[in-house]
Amino acid sequence: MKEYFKVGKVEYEGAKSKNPLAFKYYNKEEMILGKPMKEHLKFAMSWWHTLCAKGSDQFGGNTMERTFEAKDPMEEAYQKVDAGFEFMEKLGIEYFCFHDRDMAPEMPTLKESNEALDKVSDYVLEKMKQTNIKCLWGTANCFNHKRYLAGAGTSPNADAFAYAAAQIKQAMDTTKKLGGKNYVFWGGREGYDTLLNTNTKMELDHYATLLTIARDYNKKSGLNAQLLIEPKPKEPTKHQYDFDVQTVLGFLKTYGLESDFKMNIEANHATLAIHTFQHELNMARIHGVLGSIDANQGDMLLGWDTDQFPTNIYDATLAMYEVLKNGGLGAGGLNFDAKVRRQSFTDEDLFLAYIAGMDTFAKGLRIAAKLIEDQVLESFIRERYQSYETGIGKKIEAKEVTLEELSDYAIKHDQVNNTSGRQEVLEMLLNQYIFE
Ligand code: XLS
Ligand code: CA
Ligand code: CA
Repeated sequence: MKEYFKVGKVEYEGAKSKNPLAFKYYNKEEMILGKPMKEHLKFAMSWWHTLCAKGSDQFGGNTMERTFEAKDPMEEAYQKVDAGFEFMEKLGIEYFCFHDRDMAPEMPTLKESNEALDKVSDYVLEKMKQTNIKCLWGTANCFNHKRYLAGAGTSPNADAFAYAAAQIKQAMDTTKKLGGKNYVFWGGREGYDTLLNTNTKMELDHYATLLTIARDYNKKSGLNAQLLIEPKPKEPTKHQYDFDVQTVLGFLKTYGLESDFKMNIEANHATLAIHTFQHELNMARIHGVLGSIDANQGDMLLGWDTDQFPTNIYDATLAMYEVLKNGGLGAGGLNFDAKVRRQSFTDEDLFLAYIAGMDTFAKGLRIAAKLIEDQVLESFIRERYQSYETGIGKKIEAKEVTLEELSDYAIKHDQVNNTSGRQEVLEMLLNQYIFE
């Protein structure tokens, strides 16, 4: 069998190791809070960024060799399967995520595209049987092709809507074949650029219809995956309908879909919405819809979706804190929806990027576990809300109050004494845990 990457198997060597091609913090069998690290951190390879992205941007073409020396798109697709499995095995990554169109090419007709995906995914299945590698989630790319220039489920063109439905059906069938436990809907071009040409009510209704029939097919087809919506506030359209967790929750409630969908939270999308990654994870968690994570990061000085590998330990710690508070991610995992920079064009760069991301989350998990064990934030927060444990607070908490009653109470207790929020000391404490 041909070897695609001239990098050997990556092993754990510990924090003191100077070997860049080794894990310093990710020790997959090590037990953290009673569970091996690899179960807390179900890392996944993104098929698109890892095997398809070639470093191009708006100003220049490819900088990377990722065609795997193939003569035609189908041969290329098969080679990507071999290369992808080699890559995951060398890094000890046990999951992958895919779009229909990055696993197999788009052909001249939809029927042929479906057949191409059937063939390549058969081969993926074969490779899965030979290894311990599983599918975390599948999705359909309903945003690249020009038929989707005005969206898919929200397109003014009913034929584009139907085409998207067909692609979703096929992608769901493929996810079922590959045993995927999740299926993702990222809104792609589901949004708009100007109200001068847009019927927003109709578009939102249609989008809900598409999600409703996909939900029905999830049951009917026996896929029974956890369905995930991935919020993103902008890019490609100016106004994306799935802006952030709370917007999506409102949308799902409006259309009676709130018990059918959870969320896939991406760090870079959170920051594009002017939220922290932790905010989005927290909102999803407290509403019981934290399903899975796209682990990446944006560049705070660039206003777009740069999809960089996550190396920010502060964010990773607070992300893993939310995950642990959630009791884990259940069927979900941590997908590296991240790409190496245009200038990082070697094979080795791809390995180094994954190692950096995996180690950052592994270290984040270790710190978050310690924080929770010591109840650092919990005990402070509990104390901060103490006024709701007795007296009038207890009644408010139990929803046993009226405006009149509270008015009488406040007239008698109109000197409100606050206590310090102590943000700085908490940040200092958090740093101490990170530095240790
Ligand atoms: C794009 C999204 C996309 C989804 C899957 O910004 O992150 O890659 O994760 O379609
Ligand atoms: Ca994503
Ligand atoms: Ca992104």
